[in-house]
Amino acid sequence: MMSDHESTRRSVLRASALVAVGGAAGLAGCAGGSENGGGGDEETPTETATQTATQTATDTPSGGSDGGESFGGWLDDVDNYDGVVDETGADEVTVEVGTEANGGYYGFGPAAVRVSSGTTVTWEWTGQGSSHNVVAEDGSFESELVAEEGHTFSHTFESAGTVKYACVPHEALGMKGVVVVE
Ligand SMILES: [Cu+2]
Repeated sequence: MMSDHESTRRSVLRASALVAVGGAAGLAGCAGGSENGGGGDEETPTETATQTATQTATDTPSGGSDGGESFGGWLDDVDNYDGVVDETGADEVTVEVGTEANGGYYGFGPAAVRVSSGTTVTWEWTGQGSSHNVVAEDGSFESELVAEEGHTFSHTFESAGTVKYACVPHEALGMKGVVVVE
C-alpha cells in the first residue's frame, strides 16, 4: 500500500524531470531563433497595421457588395452595384436609365457591365425619376437630358478600357455606372 504510492510518486517525478529537460532545450532553441530575427526594432509596422485595420473597418459597409472592383471609388456610393455583369460576346447590351436605386429611380441597371470591344451599349430610359442623362467621365459620349420613357441613347465601345459615366443631375445621389470593355 505504502510502496504503491511511493512508486507512483517516483515515476511522476521522473516524468517531470524529463519535461523540464525538454523544456530547457526548447527555450534555448527559441532564444537562438529570436536573436536571428531580432534586427528590426522600428515601431512603424505596428502603427501601419492599426491604420489599415481602421480603414478596412470603414470601407467594409460601403463595399459590402462583394463585386471586387470599385473602380477607384466610382461605385462606392452606388447602392445597386452588385458586381460587374458579364455581357462579353453579346452583340448588343441594354442598360436601364432610371432603375430603382439610390433612394429613388436614380440608378443605371446594371451599374457595371463588361462587354467585348465593338459592342454597342444602348441606354433605355424607364421614364422614372425625372430627367436623366448619360455622360462619360472622360468626355467620350454624352446623351441628351430627358425624362421620356423609352428614350434611347447608344454608344459603341471600340477599344478596351474602363469607362465611367454618370447622370449629371443625380451623380451626387449615386447614379453612376461603368462599362468595362475587353
Ligand atoms: Cu438621373
